[in-house]
Amino acid sequence: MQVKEKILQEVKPINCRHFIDGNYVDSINMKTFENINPATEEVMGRVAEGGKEEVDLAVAAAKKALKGPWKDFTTQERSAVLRRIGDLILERVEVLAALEAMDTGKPYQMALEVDIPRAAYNFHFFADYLTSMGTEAYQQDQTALHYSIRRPVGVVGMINPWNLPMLLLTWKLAPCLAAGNTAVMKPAEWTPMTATVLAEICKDAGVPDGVINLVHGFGPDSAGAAITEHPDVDAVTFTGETKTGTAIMKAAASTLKKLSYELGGKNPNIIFADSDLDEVIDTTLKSSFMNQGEVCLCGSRIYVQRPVYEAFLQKFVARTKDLLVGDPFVEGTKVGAVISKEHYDRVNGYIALAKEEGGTVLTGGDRPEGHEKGFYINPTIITGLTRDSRCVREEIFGPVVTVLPFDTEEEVIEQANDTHYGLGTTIWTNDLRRAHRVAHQIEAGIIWVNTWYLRDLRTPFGGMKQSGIGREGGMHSFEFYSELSNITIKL
Ligand code: NAD
Ligand code: 6OD
Repeated sequence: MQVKEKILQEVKPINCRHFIDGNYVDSINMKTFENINPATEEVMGRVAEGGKEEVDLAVAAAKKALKGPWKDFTTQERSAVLRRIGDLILERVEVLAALEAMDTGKPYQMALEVDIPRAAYNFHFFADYLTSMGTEAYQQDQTALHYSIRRPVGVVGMINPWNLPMLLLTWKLAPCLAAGNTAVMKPAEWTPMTATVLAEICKDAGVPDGVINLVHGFGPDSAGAAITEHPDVDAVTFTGETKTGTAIMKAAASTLKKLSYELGGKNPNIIFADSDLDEVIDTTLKSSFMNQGEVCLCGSRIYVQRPVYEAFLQKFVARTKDLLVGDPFVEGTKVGAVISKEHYDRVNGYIALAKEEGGTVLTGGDRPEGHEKGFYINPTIITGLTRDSRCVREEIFGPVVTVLPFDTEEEVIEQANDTHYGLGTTIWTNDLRRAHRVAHQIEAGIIWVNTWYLRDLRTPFGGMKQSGIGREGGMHSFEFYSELSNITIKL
């Protein structure tokens, strides 16, 4: 086993402080909490614990900055700042990837190849997008000319999850800055490190003081709640669990904030008998177990058409057993540790429940050998459950999939849609008409045919039903991060 020693010698975990009005600061009461490495269970550092007071300071700074030099940045200047942020992220890609792997437990290689480059691309994409934007205009005969202008929404609160911390934070921050807003960000309490470094990167790239602010802390009754309740926060963009979305909506109601939600999912992966099984399995390994299954888009409900059900299972189980599970910094690791002890217990609770519900664990359901420490769970494949079992219906958000056979197209569409979630779906078929026909009937915001997690940042991204509100990506991000005013000139 080859360990990436060099990177571990060069990059040490950091203590995390808030970033308010251009400076790193402690909490007013100096309170901190532990930052635990999920792969070792060791305390690697301390994090400033923010609350209402720190959020008040951050929001005041963000509100002041709306009227500062930032508002006079030309489109080209804003675009250049975004581009520089992306460049600086890439210059520090190895450091950021190492910190992300230490915080989350994900394989370092994944952070290096996916999370951090995509974070940089979020800025590069919106830097370009910004410069090509036009406006709506309508000529009403000889009577009037109508045109619309876009303005920033104001102070945007950003509440983030722990699974793809930097990728998802920058997916919000880049369009937020592109549209001229200011931001108060709260990373998840489990994953504070890359956001802390990002604050410095933004400053180095020329973002004026107060435009971006970062407050660490917890959600309920803490920093998260303070953002959602603050009267001077104009909009909140939230990515996380559906039930947290409900709490935030209630809190934000009294000040009627604009909300954007990317929430949970229980995504079907539908495999028709006419598909190319080897291709299906290569991608299904990723859609099931990438990032320890802690991706909102993971296809955790796998439906396989009966003629290929046994063949699929045989190959899928064999390939899953070959995945290297363990230390995120070992060469070739494909599955790291899940985020926390609490989450480890929760995922294992679902595996135990599956057995009680009559399921058969074909592989996984245990820890990898030789790992006494760390929140590791072997990739787990479960069969024999009915569509009503909780493991088939509830989001587990770990390296656990259920596999069910189906016979007809109608039956699988009905089962796929039988959920209050509606985030993503993958359909595998080589029948062109069927691909379109099924895709049109699936209730999800993101539908992939013969692929998974293939992204183009211009496309609308988000969920329907209880998986989200609104869409982000390209113009859809600008719809959220800007306000339109229509101007009518009587001719
Ligand atoms: P979570 O909802 O527990 O926490 C997300 C964030 O919300 C954290 O920063 C947390 O501190 C904060 N928070 C919690 N309660 C709050 C409250 N009452 N008020 C304000 N803030 C509060 O989610 P998580 O466990 O970090 O992430 C996993 C979940 O996120 C899964 O359900 C997953 O599907 C979902 N997710 C969805 C997407 C998507 O794009 N749809 C992307 C990533 C994750
Ligand atoms: O790729 C993206 O833009 C995105 N928002 C991914 C979300 C993944 C959820 O875990």
